[in-house]
Parts: sequence; C-alpha cells; structure tokens
Amino acid sequence: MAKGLGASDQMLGRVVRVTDAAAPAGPSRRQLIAGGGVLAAAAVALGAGPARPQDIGIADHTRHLGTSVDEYPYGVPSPHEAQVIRRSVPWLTATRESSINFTPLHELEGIVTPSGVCFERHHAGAPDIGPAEHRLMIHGLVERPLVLTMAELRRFPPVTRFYFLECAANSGMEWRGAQLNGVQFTHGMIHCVQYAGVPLRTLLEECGVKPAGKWLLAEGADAAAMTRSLPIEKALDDCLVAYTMNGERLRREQGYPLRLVVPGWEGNVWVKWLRRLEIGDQPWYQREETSKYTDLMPDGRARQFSWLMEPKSVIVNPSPQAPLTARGANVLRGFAWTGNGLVKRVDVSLDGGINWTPARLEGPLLPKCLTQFYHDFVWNGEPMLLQSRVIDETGYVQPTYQQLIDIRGVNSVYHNHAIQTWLVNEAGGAENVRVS
Ligand SMILES: Nc1nc2c(c(=O)[nH]1)N[C@H]1C(S)=C(S)[C@@H](COP(=O)(O)O)O[C@H]1N2
Ligand SMILES: [Mo]
Repeated sequence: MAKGLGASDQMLGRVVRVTDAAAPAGPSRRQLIAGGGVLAAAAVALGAGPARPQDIGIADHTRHLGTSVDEYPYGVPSPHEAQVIRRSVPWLTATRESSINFTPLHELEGIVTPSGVCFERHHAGAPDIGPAEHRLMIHGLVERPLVLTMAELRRFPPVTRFYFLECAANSGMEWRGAQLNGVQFTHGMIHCVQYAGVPLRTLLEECGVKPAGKWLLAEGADAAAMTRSLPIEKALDDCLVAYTMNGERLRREQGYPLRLVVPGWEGNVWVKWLRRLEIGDQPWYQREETSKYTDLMPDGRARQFSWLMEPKSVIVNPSPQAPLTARGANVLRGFAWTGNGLVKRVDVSLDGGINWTPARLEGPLLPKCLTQFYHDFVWNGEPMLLQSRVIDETGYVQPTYQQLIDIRGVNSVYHNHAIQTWLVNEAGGAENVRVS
C-alpha cells in the first residue's frame, strides 16, 4: 500500500473518525492542552495553579539595554528563526548554469511569502542589472514600437495584486512514488507575494497591437535570455509588468528590475529580468523553452501549452520537517491554490482519504493566490494518514495519485497536482508516503 507503512491494514482498522474528533464541544481548549501529558508544565501556567509574576522570573534581557534603532537600517529575521531558510536538494543542481531552491512552506503562515525565502529558479544564474541602464522594448506586429526606461515605465498607472507563482516542475520528483521527505522539497517551488506594476494591456494599447498579432514573446536579460510565447488573450487579460514585490523593489533573484507576472500559469512563463516583448502571429517554438515544457502522455503523445496550474493543496504542519510535539489539541496547517481563480473548499482527512471534513479557510481569499487553511484536531497518539484536497470555484476537485496517473501516466515531469499523504507515527514524526 505505501512505502514504510507496514501495519497499514491494522492502522486503517483503527481509523480516527475525523468528524467525531474534530469539534471538541465539551472540554475547553485549556483542558485539552492540560490533558496532553507532554505539556504538563505549560498546564501549570495555563490553569492548574495561580499565575504569579515571579513564576516567569527576571531574565537577563530585562536587566540590560537592547539593541539601538540604528543597528539594523534594513531589518533581519530573529536569530532564533535561523532555520527558516531556502534549501536545495544536493542531487538537484545548485550551480550557476541551472539552479533551484525551495520555499520553507512548513515555517510560513498566512498568504504572503517573505521575500527572503521565495524559492528561486534560474536557468543561468541571477544577473545584477542596474535600473538606469535597463530597457524594455516592445516591438513586432505593433503600430508604435517602444523602448522604455524604468523611469518611463513608472509613469504608467500602476496596480497592486497578490499572486502565487508555482514552477511547473513542483512535485515533479514524486510522479512514480514518494521521494523527498519534506514539504519544502515536495511542494516548495511556490511563492505568493504582492506585486506592483503596470498591466501588460496598458503597454500593449500604448503600442497598438496589429490585428495579425496573436502571440507575445517575452525575453529575459539573463545569460539564458530565457524566452516564452504567450497567447495575446492572456497578455491582454491579467498579466503585469512588475517592478515591486512585497512593498519594495523586486529582489535580484526574482527579476530586478522588471519581471512578467502571468497569474495562475506555470512559473516558467513569468520571465524575469524582462527586456523584450515581441508581438507575432505564431508561437516561437524553435527559439524557446516551449519544446521542453510539454507533458508526455501514456499513449506517446505530448500535451503542449499546458500553462494552467491546476488546483493543488498540501498540509505543511504536521509534515516531515514539522513533527507533532504533543498529544491532545493540535492545529493542522496547510496551503491551497488554483490557477483557475478562487479556492472554494479544502477537505482534510486524518485516515488516508476514508473520512473527509472541511477545513477552515483563513482570509484573505484572493484569486490565483495561496489560501491558508487550518483544521483543529485532537491527537490521541495513534498513527494518522494526513491528506488534503482542494475544490476550486470551477468545481475542479484535486485528484488522487491514482486518478491523475490513470489519465496522464508517469512520464510527465510537470503539473503533478495530486493529493499528498503524510504518515504520522506514534512519536509524532511524519513521513512522505503513497497510498493506493
Ligand atoms: N529570465 C528568466 N526568467 C525566468 C527563469 C529564468 O531562468 N530566466 N526561470 C523561470 C522559471 S522555470 C520559474 S519556475 C520562475 C521562478 O521564479 P522565481 O525565481 O521568482 O521563484 O521564473 C521563470 N522566469
Ligand atoms: Mo520553473
């Protein structure tokens, strides 16, 4: 049934009925926490005895002055949070020729990914481009070709928008079986930030796209000169030419000074260090990545132009990098997203997909964004098989591995959006497993 899951039948015979355990109507949260023996010490402070000021003592940091306001002109995270970092997988390349690292999803909360831990994917390293010399050229099948400086771009009316970006290869290692023990590595090729920039439509209207102009080529100024083709309908819909991310200018690794934002579509088309947009009457198959970004189907044919990032969700806590530490009351945390627009519902299962219960969606709920979900549960110390599945506003239900593989086979690298399973053992540790 699953890798590392010997006593599976036995476990499924003792399934925790989620709907029974989920809503503790009787005992208070304080009692539930006190009931979890591991937290006995906390229970004292929480309820068992009188809480007196001397119980917490006077620490060193209360006796001495702290740091001054000019020590960190640009702030850094608390030194106690040094584990919240991007990580790479040793056997995946981390060279300048082609590199990838992963967002620590299990450490994050809310829909905004802090800029410093947004995963990076570079085909030829991240160039350092001065804004004064950078230009954006728009040409091809247009009435009035344009070459814009950054200062000129900033004079167009901007918009601000939150969007997720997911690499099409996210979870790509997992098609044939559970591989990587960590949600950072199985699902961490995603981030969600707030952009400011100019709608691509505004710039295209400024240039006047000719009627024959049906495709747009976007080109980066990195050593890969990465290029992708987009249909003009998407370019005129919700794409942005963005210069800001989470309130400050783009980070170098995210495309400073300019990147294309293509909401809901695979990360590869979000060209960074954007320097050129060409309008044409057909896609530029030969010159670009499109040929690589296809999905080989079981019948030998390949899906092309599979840009949409389909509905997907994952539990980030507990997960292999974030074990459970106490019995009793616990909160399950996760993220859901869909390139179609809004997340409508997320269900969670603690028994490998036998029983499902809706999770609590925590706002803001924005289209083409990460959506945070929570589920309060009581852990009695028995093993669990944790799963989540998202249903989006179009009614699309996130598929199981079996459902996905039945249609797409296992030859694809891209667009794995199947339901993830974590096996939680008696000690609270979690492991990446596959259930049939
Ligand atoms: N110019 C350029 N743009 C690029 C890339 C690149 O290597 N060069 N990588 C693409 C890929 S494959 C992905 S998944 C996203 C990653 O964006 P990020 O580094 O902000 O996470 O950028 C895309 N845009
Ligand atoms: Mo990517």
